[in-house]
Amino acid sequence: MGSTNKIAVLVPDLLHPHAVARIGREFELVALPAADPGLVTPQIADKVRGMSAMTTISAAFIDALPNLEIIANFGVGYDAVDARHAGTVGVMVTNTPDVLTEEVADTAIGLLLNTVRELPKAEAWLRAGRWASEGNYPLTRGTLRGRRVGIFGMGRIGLAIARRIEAFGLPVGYHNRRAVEGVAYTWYPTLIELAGAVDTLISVAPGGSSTEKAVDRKVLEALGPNGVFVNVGRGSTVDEDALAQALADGTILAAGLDVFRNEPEVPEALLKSANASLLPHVGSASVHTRTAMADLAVDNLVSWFTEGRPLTPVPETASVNPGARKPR
Ligand code: A2R
Repeated sequence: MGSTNKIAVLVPDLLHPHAVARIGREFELVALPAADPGLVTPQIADKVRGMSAMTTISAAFIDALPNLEIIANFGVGYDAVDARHAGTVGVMVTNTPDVLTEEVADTAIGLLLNTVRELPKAEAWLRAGRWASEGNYPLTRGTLRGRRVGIFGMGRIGLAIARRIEAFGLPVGYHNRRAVEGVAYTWYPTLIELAGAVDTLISVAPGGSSTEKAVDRKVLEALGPNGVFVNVGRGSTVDEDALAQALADGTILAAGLDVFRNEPEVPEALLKSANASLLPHVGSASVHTRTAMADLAVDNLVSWFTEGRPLTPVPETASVNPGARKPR
């Protein structure tokens, strides 16, 4: 096991302070204000061998770093990193699975309850003095009782959400490209079939081209007028215009959203929507879980440079080995 202190690790843009502090102690930290190839000096290009980031990492940025071996993405979703290109040129990409699973599942349940039972609006009613001046908060049209829940993306987080939903006494179905072995929940081969069979759709599917705008007008129509849509996966999986329209015209009852296509921008139509419960992408955002994610991102770098293997590689780069880098 060699020392890692002389290995240059680039941190472009913002990263969790615990990750930055550890990289500063355990490696030579190189910081850049953005992941922009135009900011890469010849000296940086020459020395950087590792990277950790929570921002968009393009093919051009990877190509600007000919000695880069590994990108440790902060987050389980890595759609912002061009992992396919990284794999092609022999750069390892890792993410932070498992350590955030239970936290995101907790958030999904909180958002579901907020959406159907209007809890944030009820609290606002109290704080505005309306309980005292006007009386009880109106009875909610929505309830969890009698609902059938569909999960789009029955992976690690989807399973953790399903376990919680079971405890609420509600049936669970799901859609993935493949049925999950050993899981008793009903599998639907298409998203529209799932939406037609349930009235509550929780999306925890990853971003990327295969899920782009998968939740569209047709899926929302299939969910129906008592339908509730909750998204804790990625905003890119939803046609946000169609969703805003469906909320406005009663195609579905309500939506709870923690993720948006163009964060931190939130479409005006969703901001104005009275039957949408909105959160600023806080799925994993506790001190506890973000620290665990920071540790796993840096542990991947340490394992790569000391043991020659990553801890949690993404599938696109699973077969990349140290020494595989092919500079463009
Ligand atoms: O399709 P499969 O059999 O590979 O199942 C994965 C499913 N999935 C899809 N389902 C339908 N159509 C697609 N195009 C599609 N692409 C992926 O999503 C798998 O069951 C699930 C993702 O699960 P995991 O890989 O275990 O990820 P985890 O840790 O649950 O996180 C899910 C996402 C992240 O990518 C972030 O966007 C977010 O949650 O934090």
